[in-house]
Amino acid sequence: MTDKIYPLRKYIRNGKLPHFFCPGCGCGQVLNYFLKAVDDLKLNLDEIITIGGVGCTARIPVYLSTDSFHGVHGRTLAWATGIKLYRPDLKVVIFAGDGDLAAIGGNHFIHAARRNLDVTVIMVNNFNFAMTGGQVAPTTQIESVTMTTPYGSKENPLDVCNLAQCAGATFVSRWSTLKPLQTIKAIKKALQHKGFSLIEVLSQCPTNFGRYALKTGDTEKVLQWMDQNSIMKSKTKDVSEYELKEKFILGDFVEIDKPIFEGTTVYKEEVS
Ligand SMILES: Cc1ncc(C[n+]2csc(CCOP(=O)(O)OP(=O)(O)O)c2C)c(N)n1
Repeated sequence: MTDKIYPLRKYIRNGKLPHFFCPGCGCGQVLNYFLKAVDDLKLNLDEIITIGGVGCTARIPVYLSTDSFHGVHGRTLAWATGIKLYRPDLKVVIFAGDGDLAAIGGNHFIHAARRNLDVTVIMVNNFNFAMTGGQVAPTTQIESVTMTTPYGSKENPLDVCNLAQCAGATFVSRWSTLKPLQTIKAIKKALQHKGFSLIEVLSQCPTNFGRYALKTGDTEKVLQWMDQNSIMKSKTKDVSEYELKEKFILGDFVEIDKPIFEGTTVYKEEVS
């Protein structure tokens, strides 16, 4: 029977709701955007493996009715590589926080992109290590107050989309929870793309980032901050480099074809 209130419920693992996300968190939105993309593309969930490391974002696969892997912090791409080499027929989708992907998992990320491993990475950027209480992360804005930078962060933030592009990723896109249609469209493109695809989704974390950096736990205010600090790629032409430095640029940045990383025939024969 279809659920009229929440038609995507059919993709949710039995008995897993309610979820554990804080009120106002964007992870539930990202989960829904992914399911909408799956539904639009009529993908078979039996052919998708979802992977999460550790963190709030990494919990997303726990709620999905796919085969999923919930492992250790920062190692999602190591498992994805193994799974993809053994079962290239499966779609592998990773849900990672910015800490998971760009801090502890940074090295795996660079090399998976360089190899053009055929996986989709959905990185939820909430500008901090949320699950552990709001520590500074590689994506935290300079001067931002966090639990571990009470006088403001003195580090330059990392642009993960730029890093992916430089490393060799073949699909790179950044959107935000405020842009559902564009995010769903980007996820659909990524799921159909052959090669390493990254979608960064800027997301509100009122509980930790909001509380420390913006001095508010009000979801609407955190969303307003995200909105005011974002700009569409198509509108950047007449904006100075200085102003752009402070902005999150939203859009599709890379969409190219390149040979993907596959196991050698010898390896495939050995494991079969
Ligand atoms: C090897 C290892 N190091 C550190 C931790 C502690 N830890 C758990 S979750 C987390 C932060 C997660 O932040 P992020 O990946 O940005 O995801 P978010 O919770 O913000 O979605 C950390 C540091 C851990 N569980 N394992």
